[in-house]
Amino acid sequence: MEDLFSVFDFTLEESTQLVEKITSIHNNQKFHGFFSHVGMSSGDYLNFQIPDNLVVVGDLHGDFTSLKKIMYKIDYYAYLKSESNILIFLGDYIDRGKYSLEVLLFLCSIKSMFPTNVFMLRGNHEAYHRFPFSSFDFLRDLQDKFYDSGKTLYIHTMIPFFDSLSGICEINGFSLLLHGGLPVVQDKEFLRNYKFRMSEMKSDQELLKEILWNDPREFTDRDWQVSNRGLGKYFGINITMNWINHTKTKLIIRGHEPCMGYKFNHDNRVMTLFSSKDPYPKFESSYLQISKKEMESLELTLDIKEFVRGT
Ligand SMILES: [Mn+2]
Repeated sequence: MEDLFSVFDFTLEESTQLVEKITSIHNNQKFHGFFSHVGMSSGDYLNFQIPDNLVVVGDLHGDFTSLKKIMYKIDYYAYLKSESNILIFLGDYIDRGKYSLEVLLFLCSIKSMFPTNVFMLRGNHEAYHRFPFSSFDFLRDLQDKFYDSGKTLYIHTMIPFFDSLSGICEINGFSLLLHGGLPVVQDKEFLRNYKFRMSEMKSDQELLKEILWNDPREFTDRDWQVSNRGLGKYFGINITMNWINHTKTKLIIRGHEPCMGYKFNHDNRVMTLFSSKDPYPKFESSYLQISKKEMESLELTLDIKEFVRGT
């Protein structure tokens, strides 16, 4: 699909068919697993080897303009044609911005064309039916566009699609990627079997909620505290180092908090990426683009700043 704008003309039927197709690709990949040039993966826990190239995009929130700029900058069609190049989105595709549906349809289009190179993680906005919160306009957008059928589309197509999204991705020896933050886990047995346990997160509401809602905060006198968001927790550096040591990764990459494109927490072990601009005029939008050699040779996590690009 060379024309980024064709998603603006999708009919109700075309939108439904495309999203349902991606839901079945996701469910098939989870259930049967899949092989790609970056390894085999299955279940809710995506797990890859370091790919030749990696692009990570943070929260979009219906900002089609920023998405389009990033796609042009990485030359997405040529980039994705190489099977060892991976493109990961960190969730929060909808709400706040004007083009939630179009952002979703574009992501589904590239997933449809490149099913083993494109990965969409789940954000807290893709779980409204589980954890209702105040800002939510996607359903209204669908009803404005498709009238009564908008609600049917939401319930029968969008909710199963949200449920098909994976919660977390590990790139071996490099990074853990997720939308909100690390779950506060004290149980040593859990950490020993973390891949298996994280794969079961759909049946564990508390775990899913923390992954979608948690934020890093700078305190060292305790492991975590209650979040001002009303959902999820603030996790401290002890939690981060626990996960880093268990997974033998270098840093955590997450979205969820508006910032000037990126920010660091916990001695630079947690990087926040934010890619939405239109609904957040005071903040900046950026993305990460890094090669295999750069991922392998990265020593100081702050050096990853060199690979963050503005839109
Ligand atoms: Mn979020």
